[in-house]
Amino acid sequence: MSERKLTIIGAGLAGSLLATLLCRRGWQVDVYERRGDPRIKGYESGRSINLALAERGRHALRQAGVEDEVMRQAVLMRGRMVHIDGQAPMLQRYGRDDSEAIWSVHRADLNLTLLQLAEQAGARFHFHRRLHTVDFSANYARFIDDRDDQPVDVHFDTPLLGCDGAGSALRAAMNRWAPLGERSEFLGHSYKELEIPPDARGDFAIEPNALHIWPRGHYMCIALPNDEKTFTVTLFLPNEGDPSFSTVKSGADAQALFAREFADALPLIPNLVRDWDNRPPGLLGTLYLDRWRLDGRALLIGDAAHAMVPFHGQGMNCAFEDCVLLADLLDAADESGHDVAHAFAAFERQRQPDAYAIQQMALENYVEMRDRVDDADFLLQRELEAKLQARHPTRFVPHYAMVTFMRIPYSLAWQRSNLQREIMVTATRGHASLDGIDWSALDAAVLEKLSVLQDAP
Ligand code: FAD
Ligand code: 8R5
Repeated sequence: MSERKLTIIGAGLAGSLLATLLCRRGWQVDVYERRGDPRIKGYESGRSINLALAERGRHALRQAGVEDEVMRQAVLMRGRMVHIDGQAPMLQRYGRDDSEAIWSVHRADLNLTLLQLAEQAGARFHFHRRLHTVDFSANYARFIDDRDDQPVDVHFDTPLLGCDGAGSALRAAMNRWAPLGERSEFLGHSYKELEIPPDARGDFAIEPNALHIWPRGHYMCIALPNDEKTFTVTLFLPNEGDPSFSTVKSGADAQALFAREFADALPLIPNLVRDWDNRPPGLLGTLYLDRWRLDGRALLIGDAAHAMVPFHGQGMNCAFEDCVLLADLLDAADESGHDVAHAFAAFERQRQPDAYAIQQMALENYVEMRDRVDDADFLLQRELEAKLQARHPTRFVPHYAMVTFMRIPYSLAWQRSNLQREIMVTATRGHASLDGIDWSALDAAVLEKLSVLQDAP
């Protein structure tokens, strides 16, 4: 590589972390971001939106030296708190103990921390620069300053990295140059965000150290804690049918739905009607691309390359993992005398099967969360899963743990989860409890079908 220079489009979660990792390795990095500098006016939306951070994301933050700072403001979520009408909420632990948990973090705070880190590491930020179009023959990128709608043309002589999220403008520009084989699959469900404020004493209104789920079959509500003792509530609902976004239109309709279906949550959400009426529903879908790159000139990562539905809480975690892998591959290519195109190709080859796997597992987890968590079958399998893990800790690792607490490739987690599910379904067929289980046949199946599993170093 002649010059170690790159241009990043988008200073969101992936863009700002990637800028840090690359600057630390001696790359010269320019970052172009649509929004203004959040240190000047704060983030556009004042609402607290939180994200679940898991081991893959934490590992990436550790590589950037910022894990401790982020974790200081994170709220522990040790399991799912399942709310069924007429029953006391039930905690289903995510792991064996609190060392296996996920963490709720503020998107705006996290983004700010990462941005500052990148700047300290030497990245140059250009705010109010919304990528509009790219001329890959003349090496010009056109940006728009949304404050005055003025175009700004920038000549670039570096590869472009698309970290500009699900609606990526770089992706659109690359697609015009050479089709990427893009396909979006909408889920047919959307979501609305609401808020549970602190209670009268200023405390968390419900159990803080859990991810709350109100499963209702074809739809569900969830709530994640924020460190200022609020919860962000998300209602996921189909677009059609009943109830759906076509029958629940106004805030008043939503209030009636909550009174009927989420009676324990309704009194906790005082601004339900106002928030419902003021916020548009969010769309949900999966983005598939055959190609993520234009030779050595441009590469997409994070949501720009593989946006997914949110139900495994892995979008950010996966985007962060992308950043670490790409930084490693760029360095490896450089050290072995290869060019950026080589690193981009290696990234695409290695990462596409993993992105596809987590996209599929995220879709599958919606059904589990909304419909299966209170089902007798499912609870029996969870019990069996824990028993098998205790009997074969190096081979049988529960699905959720492989995705959330380990850093093995997502594609391997998916493959092993499918094998494990087969083993468990066969073993529990016709059983209402674990009493009559044939443990020796089960142990033999585990030894035969599952090799010893080692986590990434
Ligand atoms: P983003 O973080 O979206 O960053 C894109 C950046 O590019 C932004 O700064 C944007 O302003 C900028 N940009 C966009 N267009 C342009 C342009 N034309 N020119 C210049 N800049 C541009 N993931 C989890 O792991 N756990 C969770 O619990 C979780 N919860 C979520 C909750 C919500 C409500 C949503 C919407 C997503 C959630 N996700 C979660 C997914 C996660 O937010 C994304 O996967 C992650 O942000 C992807 O990072 P990114 O950098 O690719 O994109
Ligand atoms: N994203 C999450 C999980 C898995 C929880 C479990 C699920 C909201 C738009 Cl829906 C969802 C999870 O299996 O018990 N971990 O983290 C985050 C989730 O939704 C986020 C908050 C969300 C996009 C709206």
